[in-house]
Amino acid sequence: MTHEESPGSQINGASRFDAVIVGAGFAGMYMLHRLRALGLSVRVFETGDGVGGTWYWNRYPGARCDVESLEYQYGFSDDIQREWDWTERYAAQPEILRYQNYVADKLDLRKDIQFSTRVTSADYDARSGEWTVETDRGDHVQTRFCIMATGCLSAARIPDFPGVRDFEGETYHTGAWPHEGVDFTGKRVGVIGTGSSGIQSTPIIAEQASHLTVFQRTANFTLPAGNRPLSPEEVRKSKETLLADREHARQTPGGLICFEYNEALAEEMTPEAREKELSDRWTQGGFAFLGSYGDIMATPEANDIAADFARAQMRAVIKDPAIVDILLPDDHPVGVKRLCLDTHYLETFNLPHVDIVDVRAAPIERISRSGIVSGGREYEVDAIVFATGFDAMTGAILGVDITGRDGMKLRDKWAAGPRTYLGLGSAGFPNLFFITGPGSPSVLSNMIVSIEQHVDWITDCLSRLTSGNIRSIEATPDAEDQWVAHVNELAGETLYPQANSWYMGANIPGKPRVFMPYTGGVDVYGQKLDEVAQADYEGFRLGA
Ligand code: N01
Repeated sequence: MTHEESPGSQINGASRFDAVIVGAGFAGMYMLHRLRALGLSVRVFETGDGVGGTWYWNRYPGARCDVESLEYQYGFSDDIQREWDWTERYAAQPEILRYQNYVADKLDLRKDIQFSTRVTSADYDARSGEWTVETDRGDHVQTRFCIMATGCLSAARIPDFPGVRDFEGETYHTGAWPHEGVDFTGKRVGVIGTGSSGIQSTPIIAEQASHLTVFQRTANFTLPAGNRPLSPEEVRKSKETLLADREHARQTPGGLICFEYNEALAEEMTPEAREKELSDRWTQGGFAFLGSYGDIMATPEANDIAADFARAQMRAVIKDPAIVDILLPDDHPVGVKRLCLDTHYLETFNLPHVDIVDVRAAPIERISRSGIVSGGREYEVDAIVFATGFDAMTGAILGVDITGRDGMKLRDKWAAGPRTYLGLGSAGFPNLFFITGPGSPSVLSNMIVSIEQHVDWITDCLSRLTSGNIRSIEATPDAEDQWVAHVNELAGETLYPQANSWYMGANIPGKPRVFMPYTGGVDVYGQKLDEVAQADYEGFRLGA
């Protein structure tokens, strides 16, 4: 079997399940596997026509993970990791999607997944203690537990530029890329956005396009990923240690072991020692750079040193001084927007047919029938690529109309920002779980480690509830208030809130400005999860 994408299988037409899972990415797939093993009846609803989540949708040219493949894989099964051989240090999207399809085949997951189906609403009925879940295909199912495995970066967003519908050429969003691929050969292309997706796709699109114009609002810190093939020896060795490595990863702040954090503060190091640390880690590639010393994300002066170093490296690659001025970030600390890992991104701007437009200085006014208008000038293009990001962390959850106790809408409750206890549940919404929800480490960590941490916790919880004849679990308002305050306080001790990032909801006009992930680290967070479970779910109310 090749583990290419397989279509969804026929599933039975039952209308009641012990658990409904929304989404069949890494989180939904593992959650299904664990709950089935508990003996629960489970239905997964998935909008796409295959498994994969993020890796199903983000098929843009150059899409590649920014966590090393030997760490960005499931750690729960010795069999799976022994059978699967990764080929590159940072796996490209097709390889990750093949892996997910292999896992779905191996665990026979598809028989419980209903594909091409979007969940539209979930309503809680206090009398029956059940949720009613409805879909855009007319499903109407009852369930005791409802688990949102909807992903943190899955609600793709195109800004509401005037005239966007009038454009007569082709338009694409990186997060909803056509499955058959796109051939830009000989075309004039405009890419809007210079986050990870724009930075990864730009060099590849430039190889095909006759002319490429990149529209940048915020210059981003980017460093060479240092991608390379993995040797058979590396792959073999990793299999011997993966399960122990995963255990080790859970004891780190980022859920990663490919680098260690240097705990010394910047001021405790000599300038030479700092320079060496930064330089070695820049060369190593990946997020190691942000572990160069202990206060890089906490102290402006410490961060400035790293930011200056990064700018010097970036400057050295770009030939045209006018382009240097545009491409070098100078309005936010390094790392507070997601650091980008690239392959020849900056070099692309040395090519004669590639331009950059600074839309901070000259904002995009509108999309015309034939191009993009910025600063009073029309840039004619045949195709526009929107690399404009996502309504992150809350967009996909709130995309479902969720109604809890006493008719309370989650959208209303979260109008001023998401409110959760541990990122797992929200008061007033019994038996509703979020996997890697806002208020958990999620996007600041290796997502697979955080997904497994949540899935394991939820599985254990549901096992104890069902065996103890406990009907419901629900965060208490007090525990939630304290957790939200704690998450905010921790974020306030870092430099993260200083940037207009999607972590802050700042990329969506009108979205509340709240730093959404938990900055305390996977290790500390994991201890808290264990303590809560051991204390009979302290901070949750259990209902008979
Ligand atoms: O989205 P983004 P992304 N006018 O939000 C610009 C993960 N990921 O899809 O910065 C003009 O980062 C916006 O400008 P600004 C990763 O966690 C991982 O690239 O808001 N420009 C920005 O430049 C990543 O962080 C991988 O000023 C507008 C861009 O669009 C996350 O997904 C690969 C605009 C959006 O950048 C999101 O990345 C890809 C407007 N009105 C993604 N609105 C890897 O694993 C937005 N922009 C490597």
